[in-house]
Amino acid sequence: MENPVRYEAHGDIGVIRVDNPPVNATSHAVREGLVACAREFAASPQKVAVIVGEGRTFIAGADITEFGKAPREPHLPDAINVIEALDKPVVCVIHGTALGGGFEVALGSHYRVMLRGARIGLPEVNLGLLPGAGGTQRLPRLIGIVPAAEIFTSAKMISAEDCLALGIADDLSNDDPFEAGMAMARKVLAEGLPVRRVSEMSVPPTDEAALEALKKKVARANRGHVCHLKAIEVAVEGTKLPFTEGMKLERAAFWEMMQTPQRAAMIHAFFAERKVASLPEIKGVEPRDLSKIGIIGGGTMGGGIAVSCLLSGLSVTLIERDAESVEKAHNGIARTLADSVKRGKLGAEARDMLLSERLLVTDSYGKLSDADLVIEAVFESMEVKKDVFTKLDAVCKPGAVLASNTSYLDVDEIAAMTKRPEDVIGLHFFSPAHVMKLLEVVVAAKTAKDVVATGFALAKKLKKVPVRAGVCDGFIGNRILKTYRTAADIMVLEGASPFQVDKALEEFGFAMGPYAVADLAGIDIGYLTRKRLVPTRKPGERFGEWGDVLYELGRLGRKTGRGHYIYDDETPKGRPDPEVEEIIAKERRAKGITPRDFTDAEIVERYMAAMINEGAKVVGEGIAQRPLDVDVTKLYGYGFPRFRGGPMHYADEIGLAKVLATIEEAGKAGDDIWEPAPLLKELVAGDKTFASLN
Ligand code: T1G
Repeated sequence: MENPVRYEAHGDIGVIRVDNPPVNATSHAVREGLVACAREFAASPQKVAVIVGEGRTFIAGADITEFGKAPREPHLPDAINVIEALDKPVVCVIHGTALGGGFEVALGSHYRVMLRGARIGLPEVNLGLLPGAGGTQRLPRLIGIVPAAEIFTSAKMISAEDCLALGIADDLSNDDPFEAGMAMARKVLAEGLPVRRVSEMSVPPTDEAALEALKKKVARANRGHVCHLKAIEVAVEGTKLPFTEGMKLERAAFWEMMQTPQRAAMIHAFFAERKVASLPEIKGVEPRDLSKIGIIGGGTMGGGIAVSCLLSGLSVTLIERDAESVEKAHNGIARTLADSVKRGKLGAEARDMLLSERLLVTDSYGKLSDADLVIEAVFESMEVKKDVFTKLDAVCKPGAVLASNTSYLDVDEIAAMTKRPEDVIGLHFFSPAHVMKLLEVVVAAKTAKDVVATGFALAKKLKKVPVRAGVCDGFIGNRILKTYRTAADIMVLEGASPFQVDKALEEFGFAMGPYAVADLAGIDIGYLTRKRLVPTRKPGERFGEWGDVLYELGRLGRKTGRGHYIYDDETPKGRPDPEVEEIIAKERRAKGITPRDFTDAEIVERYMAAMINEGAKVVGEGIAQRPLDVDVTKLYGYGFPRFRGGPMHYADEIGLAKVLATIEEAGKAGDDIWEPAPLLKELVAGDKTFASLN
């Protein structure tokens, strides 16, 4: 491979070009190149150097693909120290995104110019790490500990304008990167600006109260993660020491984080969310046009999908039953957009334009005649959906993609209602649809390849994370949900408290336990699901029915102020309702069950084993392409803790043999859900991992 870092002489200015597509990551070759070019500059007659990145961005960080492998010298902090130690000025030009090690290279330079639109960030915590090349030691010296800690614990990207205001950037430019760098270098020369090493700067005074407040906020926002508070600790303790000592502290902490399972899990998630969209079946397949979107139904899902499309530059025609529903749907969308304006995510003028020029809400199906893609988001009933698809088949133009937002139902059966099943696909959004990133792209038996490609193209346009799913009841996400929810219900029937189950899973890392989620989604949803499943239930099949009692008592969860928890002024976030324990005890007695105690560990072990087992069945049957597709589905649609990497990654971490043992032990009670997945047994027998299938 050609050397990814090149040195060029331009009169008195030496230019160090970093050219390592796609994002100039500081691979071993780049680190070697940076050191070699710095040394070439030092020995050269050039008086000032410019570090510039080729392509769409400056250095976007260390090369993540090298993590977990044996580290090779020069390490990045050492390469940056070579640059900073130069006794002739070094200018760094930032375009695109200077992230992690890339921003640390900039901090090791003596002057920084940013192109307008460029951003910096220290997102290492998103990988279970902390800045490991000076970020925790140089940035506090430049802007203070608290502002620095806000940057490396939030992983937020900071704009060029804010960087200028903070003193991170010395100047902004509208030129291209090379010209911006040359102009800054000429300024340094003309004004005789000296070498200016950040490592030699002293740390501005720290507002201790603000620091304590930040630690509390970070701990609350990143429950279960180990790297965020570690990064603050290293910055605080390290900057009390001479720079080189502080760097040793940072390095030790960096390697400590590198060994954690959280780091492996979060890097797995980083690459998995990028891999889900790379599908062989759509490689080189041109998607169909995608500018005019039709939506059937203006309820919570239809309205959310409409907002997601409008905010992504698409025009929307939304169909509702009658004039009253048309108005209600329009107002719902207007309210959501107004909320985006209030939160500064959207300008008021832009909002007005979307409502007046891009959105049409009507009760006339005829308005869909030129739609490129139509998404049906009506009530979850096969009969209603079949009626809608019959109408769509009649009014939509040839080549229009007809999609259903069903979350469970058989897309093949829906497609069969049309004369163009090859144009039918499932696009399963998650509520709230303008917020949730996951999109299950459900490929039916006859769905054409370019329709699949169009589903993935829509996901990219809406900035969603798409996962390809096959057709079965509940596809990937909801099918697996049904199983681990049943496992939880059976543990409750056997004696666990639903509140203990929730607490144990929240400590494991879930934002909410299954019963708090049931209250949020609505007890009526669970009730309708149980009713829908009655015809398919086997005799003697165990499942929890106390939800039906709550339903009949009108306790539908948060929306009625009572479900499993009581939600009132005293406890807006909910407190356990002792009556629920009584209702469950009554069900146990009726079913002749003598309750027993469960430990939190056993609850987590069983819950996860059920999720992993069903995940393995879903992969084994080809409903999900790879185990990583299950992981991404659970991470982006079901609040699975990112620092665990997803259920299949977690299974590999704890060992598949152990998971299988838990399943076989739980299976002694005879519940179908504990039938071990053939794929899991196969992998255990072959001493293989789920990762080997990714
Ligand atoms: N290393 C290796 N590959 C990377 C990479 C990286 N840092 N960043 C991106 N890629 C690959 C990615 O997998 C994809 O590959 C392609 O580039 C395009 O990426 C010492 C330890 C820069 C904002 O965390 O956030 O520095 O799928 O699809 O949407 O302190 O990539 O095409 O084969 O995401 O335009 C810190 C991670 C590292 C930044 C561009 N840096 N990257 O987004 O493209 S840790 C990060 C991103 C560190 C030091 C520490 C984004 C992006 P493929 P993409 P994009």
